[in-house]
Amino acid sequence: MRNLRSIGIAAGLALSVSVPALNAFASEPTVPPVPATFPAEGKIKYVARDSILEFKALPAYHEPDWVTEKYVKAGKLPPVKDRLPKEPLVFKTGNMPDGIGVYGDTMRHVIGGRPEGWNYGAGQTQGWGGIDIGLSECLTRTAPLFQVEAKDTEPLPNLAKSWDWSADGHKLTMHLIEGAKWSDGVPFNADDVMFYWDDEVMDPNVSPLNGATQETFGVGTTLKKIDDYTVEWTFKDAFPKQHLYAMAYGTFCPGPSHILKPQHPKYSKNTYDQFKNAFPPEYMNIPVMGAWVPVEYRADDIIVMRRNPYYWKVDEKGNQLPYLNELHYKLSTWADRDVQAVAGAGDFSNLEQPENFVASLKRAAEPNAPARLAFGPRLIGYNLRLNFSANGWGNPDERGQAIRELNRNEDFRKAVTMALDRKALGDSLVKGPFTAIYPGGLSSGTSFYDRKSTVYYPFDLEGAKAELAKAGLKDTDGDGFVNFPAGTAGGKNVEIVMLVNNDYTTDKSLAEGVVAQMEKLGLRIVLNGLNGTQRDATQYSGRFDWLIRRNEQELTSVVQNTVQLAPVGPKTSWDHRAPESGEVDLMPFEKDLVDIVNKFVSSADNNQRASLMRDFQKISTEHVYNIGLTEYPGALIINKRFSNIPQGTPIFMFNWAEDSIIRERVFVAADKQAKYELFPEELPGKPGDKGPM
Ligand code: BQZ
Ligand code: CA
Repeated sequence: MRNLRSIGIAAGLALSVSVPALNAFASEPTVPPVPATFPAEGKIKYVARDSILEFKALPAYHEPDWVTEKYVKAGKLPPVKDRLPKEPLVFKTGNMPDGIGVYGDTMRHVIGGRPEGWNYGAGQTQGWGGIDIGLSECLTRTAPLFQVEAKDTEPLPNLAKSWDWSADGHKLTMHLIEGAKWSDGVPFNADDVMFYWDDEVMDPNVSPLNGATQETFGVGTTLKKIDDYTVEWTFKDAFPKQHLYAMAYGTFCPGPSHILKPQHPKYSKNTYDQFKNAFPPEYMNIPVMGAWVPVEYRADDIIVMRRNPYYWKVDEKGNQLPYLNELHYKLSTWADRDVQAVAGAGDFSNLEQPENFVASLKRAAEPNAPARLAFGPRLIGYNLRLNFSANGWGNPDERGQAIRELNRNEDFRKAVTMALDRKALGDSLVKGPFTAIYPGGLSSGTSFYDRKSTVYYPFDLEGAKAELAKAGLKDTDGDGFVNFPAGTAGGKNVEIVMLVNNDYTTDKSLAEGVVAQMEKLGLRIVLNGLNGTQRDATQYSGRFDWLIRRNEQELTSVVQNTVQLAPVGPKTSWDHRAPESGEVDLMPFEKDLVDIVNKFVSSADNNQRASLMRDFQKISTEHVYNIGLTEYPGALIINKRFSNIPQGTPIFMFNWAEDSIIRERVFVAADKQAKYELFPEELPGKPGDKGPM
């Protein structure tokens, strides 16, 4: 804050020159400066897509000895070969950096979120930080694709082991893995897929976590069960291959319908709220398809997971995965995750808050440092997003409605973007080559980025003031803040409430920077800081004027969460959705963006897709669709005792590193194993039991 204030004073002095003279130098739009290079150690080793995994039967299967001794021989579990599908998912040794692993040990995560409950399909978060990623297996998988060249990338098979397109491209027949079981031994099949689709995605009263809606898979798309292991998609467009990405983590991860359905209002007397809250954090042993099952929850302390004895993946020697017996999720803060990882008290972190870069780099550089730290591409970015709905989303009052009308005014948006000193914002997080000027739009780290198609309105406070005046705002009472025109919101000072995620130091730092810089422009910003869960709920219900949000996959990979690039449906955009009854009131340039995204989704031609994204970038940055603040690289911090961590894994691209490192095949060599297990030689109990078996 101090250095921002000093900049403020300097700018104040400059203001003594008469304003009209300065207007003559109002800047012209240009392209963003070439970002500085930074010490990115991690070089990705690219591989062919089909070198990662396959589905096949193996001659013999194995499990940890203690599972055989304590559970199979005691008649508590069937033999491992009867717990596996006919053709399990087999990870190929050639793609495993350190080859076949051994059983044992734990991965100790630290997370900044808190679990609301286990009902992911009804929109409950488990606290993020890899916990839902580990629990939820989805039809396809994309995170490991960071190691596959963009041209021959297609989602990996997962619960859907293969798929065929009809000749006309409007039907997709998906074949599910056969004989896989939930962690409580109940078969997984098409009924689980159909419950998620019919009673969670398509039910307007249910909003699955990570925002899957009917539009996610294309407007008018239908899905039906053919038999226990076959489902059939029908699309309006021909060959919309893009939707295979939306069938990966976040948006198509079916839950255990045998446990969920009885609680759903369609099949019980429950309200939708009772359904959503039917599995509170205290409910242990929720059946999962993931590699580990929650067996212990201590509020504000820790969640412990134990290996799933029915996990349906193996290595090429037939060893049932995962190798690691236990996962911890210590319930702390995101900043503490970095500290614990570099100190060796935790095992994993996505270093994504620049405030921790210097201290983390220093600790990781020490000779006896317990953790490796490697930067990846510049894929962490922040945008200031404005609520564009002027037809009732979030039920604004008169002041709020007036702000939304301003947000829809391009002169106003240009004033805001030109008043941002992005260099100062980046430096306020961390000095050095890491942060880059980011005008908004696609991340510079994605393969679809084209700098020449990116319109950047450079920092120009005087030019910004001129734009603000063009938007009809003047400081009519001389207190330094512009007022609404007389007759609007009482002609009072424009006061904008900005929604911020309090769980991150970086979000708060950027928010304070924006408040200080908007003050110089003459705009009064008031912060509404909430924790991640409350921030998400407030945002998705449209109750905000402005919002600072870290970028998600649509801007860092483009092919993941693609529908979030523009308001293609009533509930797909981060900051522009339809009111309860009605349409999204798209502005003309937004209509262009929607058309481009729809064309992109149904195009299989890589050149056309690249060209469409150049058009998207040009239109969205020229019209200031979202207002970039800064972007920088993230670094993966992993304790050195772990093997099978792919070199150069980015902390975020198609998904977070918790998914990309493929934790189920990560192991600790026997001579490096630590005694961190809290429930050694124990297995998950029955659904709802108080703890392990
Ligand atoms: C990574 C991630 C794994 C969500 C969340 C959190 C939520 C958002 C976002 C990140 C956390 C970590 O991000 O910051 O490094 O471990 O969990 O899911 O920010 O508030 O809603 O989109 O992924
Ligand atoms: Ca005023």
